[in-house]
Amino acid sequence: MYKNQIKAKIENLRKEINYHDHSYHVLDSPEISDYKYDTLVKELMDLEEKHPELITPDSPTQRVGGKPETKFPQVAHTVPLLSLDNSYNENDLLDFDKRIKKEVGETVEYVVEYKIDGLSVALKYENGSFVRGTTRGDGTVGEDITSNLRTIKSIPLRLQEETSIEVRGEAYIPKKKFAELNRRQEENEDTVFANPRNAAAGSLRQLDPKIAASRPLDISIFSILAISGAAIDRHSYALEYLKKLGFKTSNYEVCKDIGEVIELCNKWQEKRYDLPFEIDGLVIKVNDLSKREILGTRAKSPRWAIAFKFPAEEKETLVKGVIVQIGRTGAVTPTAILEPVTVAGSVVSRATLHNQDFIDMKDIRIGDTVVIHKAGDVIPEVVRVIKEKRNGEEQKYVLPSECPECKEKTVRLDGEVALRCINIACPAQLRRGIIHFVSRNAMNIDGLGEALVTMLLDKGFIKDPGDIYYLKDRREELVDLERMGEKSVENLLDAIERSKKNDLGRLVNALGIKLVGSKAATLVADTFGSMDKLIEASEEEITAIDEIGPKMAKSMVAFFNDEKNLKVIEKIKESGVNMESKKKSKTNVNLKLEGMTFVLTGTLPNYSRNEAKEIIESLGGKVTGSVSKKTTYVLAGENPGSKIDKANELGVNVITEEEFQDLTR
Ligand code: 0OX
Repeated sequence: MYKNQIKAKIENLRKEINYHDHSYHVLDSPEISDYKYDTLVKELMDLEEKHPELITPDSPTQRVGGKPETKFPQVAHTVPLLSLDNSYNENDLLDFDKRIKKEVGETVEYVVEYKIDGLSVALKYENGSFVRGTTRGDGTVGEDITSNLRTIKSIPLRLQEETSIEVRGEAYIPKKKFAELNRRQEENEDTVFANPRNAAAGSLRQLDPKIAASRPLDISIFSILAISGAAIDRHSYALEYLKKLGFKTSNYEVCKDIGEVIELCNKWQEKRYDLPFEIDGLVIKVNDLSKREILGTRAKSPRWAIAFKFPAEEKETLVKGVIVQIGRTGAVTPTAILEPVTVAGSVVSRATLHNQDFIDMKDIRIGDTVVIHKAGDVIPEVVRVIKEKRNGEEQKYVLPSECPECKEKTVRLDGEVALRCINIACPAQLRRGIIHFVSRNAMNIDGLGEALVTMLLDKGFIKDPGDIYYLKDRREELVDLERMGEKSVENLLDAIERSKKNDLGRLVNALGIKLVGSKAATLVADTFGSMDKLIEASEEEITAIDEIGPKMAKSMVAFFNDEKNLKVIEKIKESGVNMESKKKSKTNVNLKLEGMTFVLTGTLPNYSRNEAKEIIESLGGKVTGSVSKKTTYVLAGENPGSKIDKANELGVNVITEEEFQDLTR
């Protein structure tokens, strides 16, 4: 055979194999037997072996590359890979529709796709050949995982047209294949994956492409990121074009209005378990691309699309009892003690019951079997009671009419759902208030943890937050306290002294004014510039600040009108604590955790989850419910859940509370 004939033979074989790959892996309708297919591949391999100079990277024999990688190079995306804003119910969708219509007029067509729970990737083709595949990463920079992506048979190595295009899709492992994979892994005493998403992400992060090749990975392509030459004006046409090029594309439906979208959301919420792959919701996208142009994007997500997230996983368990806790503002919060059960990746043994109305409305009784879920994937909550499982021995629960700490009567204030202990001197409230006062994003007094606060309160060293600044006058008595000593007292007093220099925003936050969090506290402090001016500010002056609403302003004015509060502030001022704002804008705030994402798991010895979350957010970081490749740190306390396995699987750093304290110091 002449060289040209060999070349043509090779080319024909490649075309034939590509055709059958497409039929089998993309269309799911094979036309030839496995034997016939293997014969074609063998023939091509033999020819390529004899003529290695004719091997091209897009040959079907080149799916599994040679050497394992040493690491995945970072790649800056030319087009940012945006993320999605979330919606959870019909109202959110109607709001989304309203926002869209306001910008682009009344007629808006939507495309609805599955939101596949896998790993988001970008694939780049030059003149029809696959040249590079990357992870989404943070949307701006991802990792080059070309050699692993090449192993996915539903990714064409050569397109039907010699076009240059970059596309985006979700790599995933189908549910059944996932079960088989885990069975295999177990047999080989290898890692068993928590869910298909982890398995897909873990497989694509293996340095040896042979491992990825052995995993049943699949892909669904859902958008064109960049294309040269083609004029496409609708997303649905783009999906059709992608299909024509040989991609396995996302299933989609075109809806003429939001009503149709809502119908689909309701339908798939029920039917999602019937699909061969896991979806965590649907994605709703404006179909008309010129309308998308008008709508534009926010920093990280487009205005023309939204994810409809299905409710979190639900599990049944038993309510063994109810306990109450008194919050910083005196709210009496009931918590259900549950028979431990794993929900969405971690063991849940408590669920908030919010207030008496919640308990009554859901008719939750001790001894009931209940359905629980995690709201926003984080907070365990009772969804409903399974009344059919009652045996008559269940007990109704009524919140205590007396505060369990100070025994004063609890009250329900006008317009509030919460029952409160309004005794300003209630030790429980005072204790939580002081703990908040010294916490990291308030006055940030190191070494003054919950246990020491409790001891100082019990022994009468402090009666209000102002007393903290006079502890230095009782140094000797402190040294004599159990578990204290010279060194720790010195450290504590140093930390207290240091906190005097804090900016005003921290102090305003530390005061624990109802409804006023650290962001609002910083804002008012920086706007008014000094405590004196803030104390004199009227409701109108406060609401004039962007982002401060009337309720918050009212709460601030009420706080600063209370003589007892002013006395405490005066005491703090006289000790030499800074009462001025040093910054006039938010820009100087210490945002050392900016861009970092944390996942919390287990019980932290020194912080509640909320406190840890507040610290992270005050330093510019984010807290999410589940571990992903984007997670910077998993903060693990005692009895951590399966999030640790997930972190290890994905190579995410797991840190202890101590390491967290170092990080946030
Ligand atoms: C999915 C999926 C994710 C991406 C940025 C703007 C629209 N997981 O299946 N994202 C998108 O589109 C987003 N579509 C999908 N089908």
